[in-house]
Amino acid sequence: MKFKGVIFDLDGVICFTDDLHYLAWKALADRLGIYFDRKINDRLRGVSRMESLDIVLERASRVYSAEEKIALATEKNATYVELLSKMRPSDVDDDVRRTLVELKEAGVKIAIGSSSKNARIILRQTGLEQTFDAISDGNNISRSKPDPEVFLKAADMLGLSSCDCLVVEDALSGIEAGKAGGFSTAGIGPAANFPLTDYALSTLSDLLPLVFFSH
Ligand code: B16
Ligand code: MG
Repeated sequence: MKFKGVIFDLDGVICFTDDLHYLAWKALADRLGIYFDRKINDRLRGVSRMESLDIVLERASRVYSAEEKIALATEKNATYVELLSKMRPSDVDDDVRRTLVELKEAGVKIAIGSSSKNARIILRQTGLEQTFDAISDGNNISRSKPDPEVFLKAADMLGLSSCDCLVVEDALSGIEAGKAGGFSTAGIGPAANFPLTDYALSTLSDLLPLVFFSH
């Protein structure tokens, strides 16, 4: 076995909440009279909530105080959590489920390493809450990706060192975080072709031979 553990980013790897983030940020931006579109939303991928708000406010006509920003982030999150309540187990692809089952059956430890403070809600809605051996998310870190903290904590929860784990990511900040922590990285979607990405995946199950066989 080449890797004893696999640490998965959540949004953009296990499931897709980009559209729900978009709708929630768009509702906030519309209320504030700030232009926001899907291209700007793409810049929020893998970025923390407060850093995302700063990007949304780049086009604002005035400066917002720290207190106002906390209130705006809370407002966006309330809309987002409401939208998450509509997520269902069918929102997770069969290929993703099969990949997780095969890893577990082979004795490979699996963890979540997500920036999201809503990771557990998403896992519950999609029926994956009991699937992972460890969940490291936005609630147990003090530094966001590209800092490696979220992945180092996940590896620690699994009882593994970073050189024994593969990090799977869809965002540049996540690939950078993985490399900074000493992990091998697999990129899917936009992250498949980043220079720091060790392995490009076109679908999640492409990681199975990487994990099971030495190269
Ligand atoms: P929340 P990941 C990230 O999740 C999302 O990609 C990013 O768009 C979001 O801003 C961030 O979580 C924080 O999410 O507002 O729910 O705490 O890709 O690291 O699983
Ligand atoms: Mg992601």
